[in-house]
Amino acid sequence: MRSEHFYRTIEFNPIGDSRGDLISLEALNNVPFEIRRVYYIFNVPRSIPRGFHAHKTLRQLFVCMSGSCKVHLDNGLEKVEITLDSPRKGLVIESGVWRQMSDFSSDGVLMVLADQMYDEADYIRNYSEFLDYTRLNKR
Ligand code: T46
Repeated sequence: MRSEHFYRTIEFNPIGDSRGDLISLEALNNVPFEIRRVYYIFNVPRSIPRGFHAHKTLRQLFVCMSGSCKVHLDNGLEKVEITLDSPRKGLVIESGVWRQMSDFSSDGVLMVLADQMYDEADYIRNYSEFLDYTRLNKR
């Protein structure tokens, strides 16, 4: 596991045999929160990025189940780009992080586990507001 303060990547250990591999995701075990919601993003044209927002409180785990995509993260001070290209790799994103997803392969399926139900009030969709928010929260 590699740790950063606003994100971390996790390498999941598959249970494999001659029939193939299986990965189990368990709340408060290899998923560091209670899972309240699961959604997945697919059929994304390679040239079309998504995201461009931060969450005030939401924590999430991304897994690219098929194909690949890039995830760009920004906590207002540091920016990082992570390629997700394996169902063995998880990306935990803490709250207060601006994100963008891009470069989806044609078979790209990004699954997201979230610790809260969908709530538009938790989104910050304006970058200037995001920077003000991070300053107020003393990142
Ligand atoms: C995130 C990235 C990775 C719902 O009705 N329920 C849901 O659970 C979600 C996630 C979205 N929606 C609606 C809201 C919009 O009308 O689906 C539409 C597309 O959502 P959005 O434009 O926010 O999609 P992305 O790909 O920009 O962002 C999504 C998540 O919203 C966000 O939390 O971190 O995926």
